[in-house]
Amino acid sequence: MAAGEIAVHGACPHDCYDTCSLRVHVQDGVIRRIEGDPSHPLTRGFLCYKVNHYLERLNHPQRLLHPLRRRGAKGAGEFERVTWDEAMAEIGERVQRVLREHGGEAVLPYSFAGNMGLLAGGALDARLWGRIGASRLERTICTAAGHAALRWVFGTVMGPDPETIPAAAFVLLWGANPMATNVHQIPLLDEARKAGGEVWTIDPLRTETARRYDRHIQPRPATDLALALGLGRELVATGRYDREFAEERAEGFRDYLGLVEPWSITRTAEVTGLEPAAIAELAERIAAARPLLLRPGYGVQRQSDSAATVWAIAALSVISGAWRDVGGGLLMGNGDAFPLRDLAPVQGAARNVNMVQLGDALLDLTKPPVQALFVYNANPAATAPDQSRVLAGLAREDLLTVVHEQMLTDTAKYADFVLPAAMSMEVLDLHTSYWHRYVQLSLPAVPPQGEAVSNPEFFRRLARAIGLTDAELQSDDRSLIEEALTSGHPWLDGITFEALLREPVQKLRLPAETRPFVDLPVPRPGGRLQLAPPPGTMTAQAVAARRGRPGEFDLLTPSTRETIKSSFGNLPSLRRGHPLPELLMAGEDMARLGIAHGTRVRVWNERGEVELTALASDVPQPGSVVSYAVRWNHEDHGRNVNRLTSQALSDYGGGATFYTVRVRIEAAG
Ligand SMILES: Nc1nc2c(c(=O)[nH]1)N[C@H]1C(S)=C(S)[C@@H](COP(=O)(O)OP(=O)(O)OC[C@H]3O[C@@H](n4cnc5c(=O)[nH]c(N)nc54)[C@H](O)[C@@H]3O)O[C@H]1N2
Ligand SMILES: Nc1nc2c(c(=O)[nH]1)N[C@H]1C(S)=C(S)[C@@H](COP(=O)(O)OP(=O)(O)OC[C@H]3O[C@@H](n4cnc5c(=O)[nH]c(N)nc54)[C@H](O)[C@@H]3O)O[C@H]1N2
Ligand code: SF4
Ligand SMILES: [Mo]
Repeated sequence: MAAGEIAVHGACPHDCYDTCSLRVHVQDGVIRRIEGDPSHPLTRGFLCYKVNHYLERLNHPQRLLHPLRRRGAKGAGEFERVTWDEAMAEIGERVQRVLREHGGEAVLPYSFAGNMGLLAGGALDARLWGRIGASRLERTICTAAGHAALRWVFGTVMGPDPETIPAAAFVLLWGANPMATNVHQIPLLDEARKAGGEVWTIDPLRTETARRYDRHIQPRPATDLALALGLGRELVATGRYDREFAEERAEGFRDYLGLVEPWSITRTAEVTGLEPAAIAELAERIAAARPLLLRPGYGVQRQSDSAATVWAIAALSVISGAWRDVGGGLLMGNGDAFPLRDLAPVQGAARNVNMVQLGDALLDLTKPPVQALFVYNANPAATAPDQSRVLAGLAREDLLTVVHEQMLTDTAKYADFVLPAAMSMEVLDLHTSYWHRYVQLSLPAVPPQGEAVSNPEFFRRLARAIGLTDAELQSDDRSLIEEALTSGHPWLDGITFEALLREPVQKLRLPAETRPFVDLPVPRPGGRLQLAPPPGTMTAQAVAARRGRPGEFDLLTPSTRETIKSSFGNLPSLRRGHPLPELLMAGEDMARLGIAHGTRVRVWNERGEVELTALASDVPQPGSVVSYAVRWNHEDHGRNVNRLTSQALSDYGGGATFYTVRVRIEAAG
């Protein structure tokens, strides 16, 4: 370390499985370097491509440092600088008027996981919205369908400890692309292979992950339900399943048998486009290899029948008895493993608004209509589906929109007031993870730049501006963290604020070898797992072979290495290789449509259209196209691929259906 430099512990706040430990190096009050902290056993001192460029984000010329008030038309991004006092006085007065004239439900908070800290997203904000009876946002845009299915089958979202992955003899990555989205899983998978294990990938795209490992099973998009049912039938029909697990530890096995019955290998092959031999070989591995780890990613649950799909994959983990082995089972997430005290228990009744349907909510809701929208930790103008409707809603002159942000995003451009948010390295917070089982304290390395404030500080100011003086809306950061840690649950034993100050990375007191649903009880009524499908799923339509009309393509818009959804999208160094948004296409599809590599194409459907640069690629299979999610709208005529995606919900759990999209394509004139 250079002279006078100190290293402060941080946790990466971004929406990512890994929640890395950071070492933030400060000299003369300025952050000089951000590195991985080697003391974290899973994140191991290295960072990803994006966060290796973090100083560029921290000190970005477009970073918001002062409150702004709109001057031009909504969306134009013309603002004037105001003081915090002016901004909050005006916002407070307008919110009070909305509450008087329309009631609390006319206020809609919209936030997601832009910062996953406890204080950033689940504390004073939730208390304030509860206190005024605001509409309740159903936070469904990412994992809702998959998590609802897991809670249906297991009663919780919890899987094996990722530290046991190296013990697995067979890992099935199913709609997951960890080379881009979960880079700290890669060394664990590599270790499993070094010890003789195999890693297979099921993905309609030939991703970096699919290329890296042993076998790539490449079904048509959104046919995984058929595949999982076909695999289940094969295990049952050949008697290679775990009878005790399926019949005694679970209920619903009879229903399951009836549903898999029609899925012969021949029919499964027809629907998925896979070779029958490949399906049989996969079934063989699932039957025989132990420990068996099913590792579905969130990419498998962004279709219309997502919950049924995740149920059918979860059922494979049950009937195979994969949970019996340390290193086996099913790992989608570990988010429910953290027994923190809820800082804002739900009180009273208020209407729910599904965030996937923000466009409809802003345009169509009545009794009352949405009159005030507060956006933080999210950028829906770029990331929410059916973008034309979202932007039409945001453009409403009678809507008060307040955006608390670090950057002048597409959403911020529509705001009446933009308020500057601090970066995570500038504030205190507590972090868990949706993948591993570590609790971390993230300490402020420097004060916030400019007039930026943390999320909890913003909500303290907002509560006062609305005239609410309740003490619980003014709690300080440290007491909130202390309170969250007082659930009394044994897995948090000894994890106190003081202990975290001394040792900021602490593992839940739950040994990695403890097998969920075997050593731990099943947290469902009756204590058994559930093999019957979630209510309302598995309709005839869900399991029919869904094919597009001639001339239509399946559009997939998954994650990319360079950004986290729209976050990092404004970093020049990450954008250099991709100046314009792209569409990856199979060479034979391009030849058929007369489209040349590197030329612009028009991509459209009934909801909207975008222009993209077509690139010949072996990532998609013929009939599918790919555009990575997501680019900033205002670098491309105010639109991105979410012009094409839909507000339709998944079969159960109210999840998003970003990857059930059909489009047409032609050379741009
Ligand atoms: N670098 C980077 N990291 C990220 C993110 C990012 O944008 N960039 N995003 C973060 C967020 S918000 C999330 S939710 C996670 C998501 O990370 P993952 O769980 O990995 O999920 P996705 O990236 O949505 O999709 C993973 C894979 O699913 C595939 N897929 C799409 N449709 C289907 C299908 O029908 N069947 C199957 N079998 N596979 C399908 C896609 O081709 C893709 O390769 O990653 C987080 N980490
Ligand atoms: N087409 C398509 N669209 C998708 C997806 C897809 O696969 N395809 N994936 C969907 C998924 S999985 C997800 S999770 C969503 C994510 O969508 P969003 O939740 O909108 O996520 P981001 O685009 O990362 O935007 C997060 C914003 O939070 C801001 N932020 C970061 N830290 C803080 C903070 O401390 N305080 C405040 N106030 N703001 C902060 C960042 O600057 C950033 O602008 O996108 C969805 N959209
Ligand atoms: S984005 Fe993910 S991999 Fe990258 S530093 Fe943050 S937590 Fe780690
Ligand atoms: Mo997500």
